[in-house]
Amino acid sequence: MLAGCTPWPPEFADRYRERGYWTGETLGAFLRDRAHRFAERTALVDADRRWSYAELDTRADRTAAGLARLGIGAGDRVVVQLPNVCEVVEVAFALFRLGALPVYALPAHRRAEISYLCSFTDAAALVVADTRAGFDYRDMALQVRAETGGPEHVLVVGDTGGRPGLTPLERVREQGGAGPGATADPDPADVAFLQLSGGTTGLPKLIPRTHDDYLYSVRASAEICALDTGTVYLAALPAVHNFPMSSPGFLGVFSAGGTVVLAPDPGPATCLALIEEEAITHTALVPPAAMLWLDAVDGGSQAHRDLSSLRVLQVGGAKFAPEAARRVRPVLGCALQQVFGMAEGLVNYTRDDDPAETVATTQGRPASPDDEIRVVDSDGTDVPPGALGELQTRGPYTVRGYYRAPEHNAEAFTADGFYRTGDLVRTTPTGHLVVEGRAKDQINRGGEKVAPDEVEDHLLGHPGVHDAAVVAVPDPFLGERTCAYIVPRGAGPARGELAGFLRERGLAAYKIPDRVEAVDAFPATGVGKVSRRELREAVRAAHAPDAHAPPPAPAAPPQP
Ligand code: OOB
Repeated sequence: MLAGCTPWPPEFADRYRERGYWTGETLGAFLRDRAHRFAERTALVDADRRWSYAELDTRADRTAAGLARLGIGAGDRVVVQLPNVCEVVEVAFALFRLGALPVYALPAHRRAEISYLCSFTDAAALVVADTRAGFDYRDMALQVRAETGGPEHVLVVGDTGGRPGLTPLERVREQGGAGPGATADPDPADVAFLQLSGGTTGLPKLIPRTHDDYLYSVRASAEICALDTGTVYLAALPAVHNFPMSSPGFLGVFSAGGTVVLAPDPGPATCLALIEEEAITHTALVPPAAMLWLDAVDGGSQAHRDLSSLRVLQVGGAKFAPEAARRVRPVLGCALQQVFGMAEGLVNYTRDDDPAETVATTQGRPASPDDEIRVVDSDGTDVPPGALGELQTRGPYTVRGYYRAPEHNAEAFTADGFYRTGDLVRTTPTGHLVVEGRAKDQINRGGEKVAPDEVEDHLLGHPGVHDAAVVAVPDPFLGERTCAYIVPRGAGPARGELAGFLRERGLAAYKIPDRVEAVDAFPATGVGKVSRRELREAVRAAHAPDAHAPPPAPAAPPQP
């Protein structure tokens, strides 16, 4: 297994194989098999292209061969930061075939996150788009390389704009020639890619997912969602996130021979038009985006849309309020499925035969019969059935450790291998989970996860900030927004200035505090040197959000 990763103990691996969960198929072989079975069916659609399964397969081969010519091979890490274009899928499968590992970055990430990912993983290459929504990824990539001294190759999907040091992906593919080219034969039990965690302490952690475990979660999810060759799935969220990738996501659709349509953004104007044009049957959203869709259709600007093809709207990534959940069928005319998942593994779904109230009020139940669930108190003791506690889990597709993070792993996983999710849940008698809150230090901004530590570290870099504590404040639209309490040095910076400062440091926009409040001092938090965590709790208690909080802006829906 890739160095820096924690394998499942052999007795668990044996059990998962015996029960048929881990089948020994690699992601590269998975696509090859689908290309044989569904050759001329449409696999992938974006704004400009429609690729059949056969075409996607051939492109993945050529790109793999071209990447091999650049010297990229088994075990190499490649940071992939692409929007929802067909190449995001092509590049991933090319890398899988080489046994090289995609490290998935979100399109919203900026220089700070990308530099970190490239250096932390010693990436051999970085793959970016040219420009999107007014942002130039090429310039960012070159800055990353200047700052970190790597990665060796920067590949651009689209136009390099003539900048030296950038390689167009198209040329890599052309140089891969026409043959099946260079493909390795990776071990299906080994790591296929690294997925980003939302993060709690400091910098984001990387989650190593194996071919075996990931394909099992994909198959199980596709089965629960009853996908088939008639499925037309709209990837509205960024395709590199675990939800639209595997729950059941585009991989689940490929496993069933359906069609994936990539949306450039999750907004109702874009997506509801695509539902009509492409006869979409399934899609997945975070709660704020779902709320915008409901309002747009319910007497809003998209009321005229014909959504009759839509069968299932999945909502997950953050808690979906029951009142909004109950509007889905009457307004959109389709079924709701709640999805409570995590990039570390465990995914829960409400099922199509669950009573309507179960679908509206729970976050589903585990995908696998071998997902082990524990709900514990702060001492780690099981709480009585139905009581609130922290969710711990282990199973055939939940990782046993983060990549290169032994110290963090000792905290995030129990001695017997359960992942401490940090989510506060209760179980219902039917085994469904209800997410009631969170024990972890993370802010869930409408599905986008923010680690307070990471933002505080950046804030402390400002000369006018003596100390900082970033906390969540409740918000009717996003569920939570971020508020930075700062103890200023002198007059202290205004929010606008701080926001500019953080952007300048290359921090993703969704991590920039929505509010900044200056205080004279932080409340005392017990004795001695205070931990950031204690400080945040004290700040939260002393400055509970009040009626003066600004009303939420009708922002663009966030993308996890
Ligand atoms: C998904 O994955 P991540 O890794 O971005 O975030 C996981 C965390 C969970 O631990 C939980 O705190 C929160 O996001 N969460 C939910 C939720 N779904 C995720 N909280 C309440 N209700 C829900 N339905 O967010 C993710 C991965 C795969 C599928 C769906 C979501």
